[in-house]
Amino acid sequence: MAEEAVLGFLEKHGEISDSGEFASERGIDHQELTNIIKSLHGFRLVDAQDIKRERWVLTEEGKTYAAAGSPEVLVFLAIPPEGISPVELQSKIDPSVFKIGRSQAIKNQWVEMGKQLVTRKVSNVQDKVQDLLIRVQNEQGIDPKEIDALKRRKLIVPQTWKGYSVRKGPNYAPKRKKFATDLTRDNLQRGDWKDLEFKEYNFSAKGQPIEGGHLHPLLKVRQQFKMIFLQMGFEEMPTNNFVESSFWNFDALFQPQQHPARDSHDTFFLQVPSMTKTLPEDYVEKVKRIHESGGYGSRGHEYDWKREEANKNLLRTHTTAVSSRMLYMLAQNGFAPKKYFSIDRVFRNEAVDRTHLAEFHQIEGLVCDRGLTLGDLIGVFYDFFTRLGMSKLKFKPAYNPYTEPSMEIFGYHEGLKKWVEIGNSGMFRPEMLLPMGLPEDVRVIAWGLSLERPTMILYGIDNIRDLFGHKVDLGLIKKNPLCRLGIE
Ligand code: FB9
Repeated sequence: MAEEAVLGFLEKHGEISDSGEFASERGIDHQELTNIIKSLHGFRLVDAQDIKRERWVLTEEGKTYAAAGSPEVLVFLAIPPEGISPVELQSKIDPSVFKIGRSQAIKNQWVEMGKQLVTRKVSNVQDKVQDLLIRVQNEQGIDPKEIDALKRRKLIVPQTWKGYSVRKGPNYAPKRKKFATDLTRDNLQRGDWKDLEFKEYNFSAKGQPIEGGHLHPLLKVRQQFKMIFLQMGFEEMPTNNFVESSFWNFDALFQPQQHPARDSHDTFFLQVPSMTKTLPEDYVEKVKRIHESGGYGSRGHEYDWKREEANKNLLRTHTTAVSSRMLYMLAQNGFAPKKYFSIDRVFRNEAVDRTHLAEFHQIEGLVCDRGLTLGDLIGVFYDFFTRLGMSKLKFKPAYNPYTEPSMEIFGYHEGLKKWVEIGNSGMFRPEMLLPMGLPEDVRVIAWGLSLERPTMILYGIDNIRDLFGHKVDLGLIKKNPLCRLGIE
């Protein structure tokens, strides 16, 4: 083995003058030998001194000329004694070889390049370039002027070779001792502790990196949104139920039972337990009535509303299901103006793509007070989104089954230098609010957005699978930067 070879050689000869020669004489890889020499030097078994040698090595082009001959000679040899037309000559040789060879052969005054005929100006030539390259390859000396000529044609480049001369070190031994790193129970029982030599402590060694916990980017951004809502005086809604009844998720929001969003192609319905058990019966009656025949000036949806449809359990498709529960309770426990928010997972049975999964985190805010107008809603948006760094907003009329009017919100993102859709919003319909028992002049303005979209933008992630799901790279979790939003 290479280590024994080094230590054994030093025992007999005292010195290895050149690690390169030592390696090539024994067929040892020089890189492997230098690693061993560095390790023996580290333990002071040997004393290694650097050796540096500058030498010339052939470039890929140089190797080609050394093997096949220089282009100028190849061009010369392709010209028959009687001469040849330029076109025919060019067809006989590789274009890159021809281009270089022709100009060099003219420079050497070996050929006459006539328009009709190319002829030789000498009877024969010697391929000095090839001879010189072979001498460099064999590490035979050549004239410095010749070196410059080959260097100019980029046929050779300088290479620094690093090796070692090696002598015995202060801790030299013909065989490296195994230093013990621990005193074990076996050592004590066997009694061989007496012969052990212990490795010195390396107090400057770095400790093992301590792995702490790491927050996922979504949780960092969620925390920032939470701070924004709290700074604006909003209270968080209890969203700790992924399973919801169709009643609270759809019917209470005046969303008709035949609406496509209530189809199993868009919604995850539960098989077990498939039906909810308890609903506030007097409220259910009012909801049934508003769907079937309207009320409070509304025509309703004019269809036969079915209780068993409302009883179906599902994975909530929006956190607005929680908002409807909260507004109902507010009406039942004595109305007072409120500002609520929620940030939690919602589930939709939709086609997934680069930016959409079957679930996402919805952020929702609502303000409930007497006499609120769309202007109040727009004012809240400016306050909220300015804290996100977007103070230029645009609004586009939209439709939601449970809000009228509704608006899509767009914000100009200074970083992306473009307008970005940043959410949806509206005023909850009277057909939703009045059956709950809220006073007639109470209005509720609400808006929603996702947590994933801003997080992907803030962290420069363009595929949602890199952010959420089983393919997430833990490195992203461990080393993603701080998120700072909502700073005045
Ligand atoms: O988040 C969205 N975009 C967004 C938000 C913030 C943001 O911040 C900047 C970096 C600083 C950037 C972008 N959107 C809503 C808009 C689009 O991404 C959209 O394509 C995807 N939408 C989701 C719906 O996907 C099925 C985002 C999600 C969404 C849409 C609407 C609501 C909630 C989430 C709602 C609502 C609502 C309406 C009325 C009343 C109550 C709630």
